[in-house]
Amino acid sequence: MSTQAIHKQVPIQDFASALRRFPESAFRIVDALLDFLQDTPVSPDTLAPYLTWDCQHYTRNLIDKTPLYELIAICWEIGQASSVHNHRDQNCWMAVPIGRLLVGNYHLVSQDLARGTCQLKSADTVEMNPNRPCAVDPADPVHRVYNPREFNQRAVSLHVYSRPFDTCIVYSPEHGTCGEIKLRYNTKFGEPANGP
Ligand code: 2CO
Ligand code: FE2
Repeated sequence: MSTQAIHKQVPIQDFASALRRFPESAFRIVDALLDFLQDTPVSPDTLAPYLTWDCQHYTRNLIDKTPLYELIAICWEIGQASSVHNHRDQNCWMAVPIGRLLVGNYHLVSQDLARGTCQLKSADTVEMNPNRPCAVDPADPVHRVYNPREFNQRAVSLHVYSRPFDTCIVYSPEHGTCGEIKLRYNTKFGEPANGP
């Protein structure tokens, strides 16, 4: 018999309301929010207003934002992947209410942003699914997220970033290059996003 607890799914609005009640200090403790994500699975049907799909790129859909955190639903078509990237020294927690995703972690050996060069070593790969959220390791935060073709299904991940950030560094491990990109939302609060 599994020892894994069965948790009742909650609507995304309840999940967001609960997040708003956490004190600032909770967003500095990776395990505190990870326990919350583990104990609070979101019911997929309540995510409908935030799900948009693009065959070219995963979509970023803003659900809630405060000075302390942003909550985003990311929609992944089969085979889509993020670049290898960082989170600008901000903490990140991810849950996957729909489908399954892999997180490939990297160790940043060196980086010279002015020259656009870097050296990375690939590290572990972990699966996220409705029973298994994950947190980015603040000590080794470079990673990519992908929905492998062999999983053969769309996936949706929920990301809590504290604090919000709108740029990140992307890396090419093959070429040893890196550079800054701007992050944009496809939708904000269920409406098409115009501008950043
Ligand atoms: N961090 C990426 C983004 O916000 C998604 S990959 O998972 O962290 O676009
Ligand atoms: Fe990320």
